[in-house]
Amino acid sequence: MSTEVAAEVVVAPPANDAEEGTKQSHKLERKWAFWFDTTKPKQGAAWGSTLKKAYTFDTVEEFWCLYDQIFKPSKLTGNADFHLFKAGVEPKWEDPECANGGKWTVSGSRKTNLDGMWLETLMALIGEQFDEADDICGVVVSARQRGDKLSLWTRNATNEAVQMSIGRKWKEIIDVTDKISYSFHDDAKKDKSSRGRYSV
Ligand code: MGP
Repeated sequence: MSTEVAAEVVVAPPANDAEEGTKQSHKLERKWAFWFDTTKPKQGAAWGSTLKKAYTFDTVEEFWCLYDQIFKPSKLTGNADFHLFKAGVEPKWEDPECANGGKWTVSGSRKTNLDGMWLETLMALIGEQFDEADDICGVVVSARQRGDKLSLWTRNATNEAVQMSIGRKWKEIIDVTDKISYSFHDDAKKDKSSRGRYSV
């Protein structure tokens, strides 16, 4: 099944307790939303015109259902992204929660380690494993010809101490020892090839 098709699949939420009687659903601390961007914008179309919110959820059961059926990086083809962001936050520089933020980025490969790092990150986010959880916006996995990658978006780029703490914790979670770097969205807006400001 192509990613375009997969991403459009309508996922039935798990049956609720009342219907199932004995089945329990486990509430998450907050609501999250999966997004996808799996088609190239038509020529002249603005960035973001193909970015779509797929599903908002707040239970562990819904998360596993969505993850299993759709949101695995190894299913991505071509230039495409999956996102998990806090509900109410759009995965765009323009969103007020992201506007003064930036991102930590790690390289990976759909053939080897990307599914694992993505899943570890998703579980850490929905499981509220970061001390600075309020400073995190979400995570993006990007399939790219020149190299796949995972980016953790945060809110206050200029708060170096918070970013360093998040970066260190993320490396532990995804079991990465190589240096990773943090770039400001403001720099990326001005210059696509801008360099990172922090590294850990
Ligand atoms: P990218 O997809 O984050 O980088 O941004 P990548 O993967 O290195 O490059 P790609 O060309 O292979 O996709 C690529 C370009 O998309 C940026 O230089 C911007 O022009 C545009 N862009 C990306 N993001 C995340 C945004 C955004 O949030 N808002 C707007 N307006 N443009 C964006």
